[in-house]
Amino acid sequence: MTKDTSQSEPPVPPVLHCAGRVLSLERPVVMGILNVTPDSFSDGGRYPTVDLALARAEQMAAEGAAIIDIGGESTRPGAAPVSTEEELRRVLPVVERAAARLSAIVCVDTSNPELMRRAEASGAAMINDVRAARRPGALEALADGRMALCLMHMQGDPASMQLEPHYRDALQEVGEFLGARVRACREAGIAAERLCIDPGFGFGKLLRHNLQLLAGLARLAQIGPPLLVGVSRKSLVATLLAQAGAAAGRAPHERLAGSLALASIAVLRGARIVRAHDVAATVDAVRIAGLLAADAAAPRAAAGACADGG
Ligand code: 7PM
Repeated sequence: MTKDTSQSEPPVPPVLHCAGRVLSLERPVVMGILNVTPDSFSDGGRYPTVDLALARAEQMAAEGAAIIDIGGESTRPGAAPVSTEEELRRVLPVVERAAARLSAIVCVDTSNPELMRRAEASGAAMINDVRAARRPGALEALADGRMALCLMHMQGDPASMQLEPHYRDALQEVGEFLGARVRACREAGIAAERLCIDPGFGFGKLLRHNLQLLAGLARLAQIGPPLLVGVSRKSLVATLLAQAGAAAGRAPHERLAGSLALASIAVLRGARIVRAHDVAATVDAVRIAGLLAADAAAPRAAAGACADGG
């Protein structure tokens, strides 16, 4: 999967080109989640107005989010699709004002080519597409612009993905899919420096598949583009805690500590962008994990950073 040098891309430097800006990923960064859907599982109905959504975006930026991910289409298992008109109406006013006010990268969580084009015109610098630019017209919309793009793996579609996930070898198949989508983007004319990849924890995956992907993250990082990981408040966290003997089931808002543990492990295994609801806490966790990950790669550099003996 990763050693076939005749087909794979040369390693790209840890940066992301976002519509004329260069985001350094030398140290891992946090992407804060801003849902502008009425039905999101953990923020449901909390940001009904543009003003409230903008206030939350500002707060996440102040807490250290390098990227704000704004989504108007729920990708929760079993969610109903939303019309283009409704998705544009939810997302664009927030994107416009966030891009004008914040220095953080404004990212739009969408698979819709029309929203991709309109988002860039409104100031967005990145697209997060859980369908990895597979909708007709998506590659063209992205190739016509300069935004960064996150390519995520999902088996099936949100309506049915958790019904019967099946893999021969999850790590192999996710790696092959992401490599193929990177090639499709490159062939469409999207520069390698604009891409990042994401195994899509929980998207058509059972616990054992999620664990295989977490264990093999370093191999996915070798595909080339920087690795983005989203585990924040996911059921994976609650399932692992239950397996590890936690007495009570954890509701989404009770999954922070578990989410930070998984985010830290992901960074130690090469993740460069961590998508999270709880920005301040996640920034601290990935700072430490990032320092130790750099330490593992170049021991002397990180030792210098600890010269005060702490
Ligand atoms: C219900 C279930 C609601 C799951 C929301 C979710 C990712 C993502 C999401 C991810 C990237 C959530 C997910 N997860 N985009 N969008 N990677 N790139 O927990 O893991 O936020 S939606």
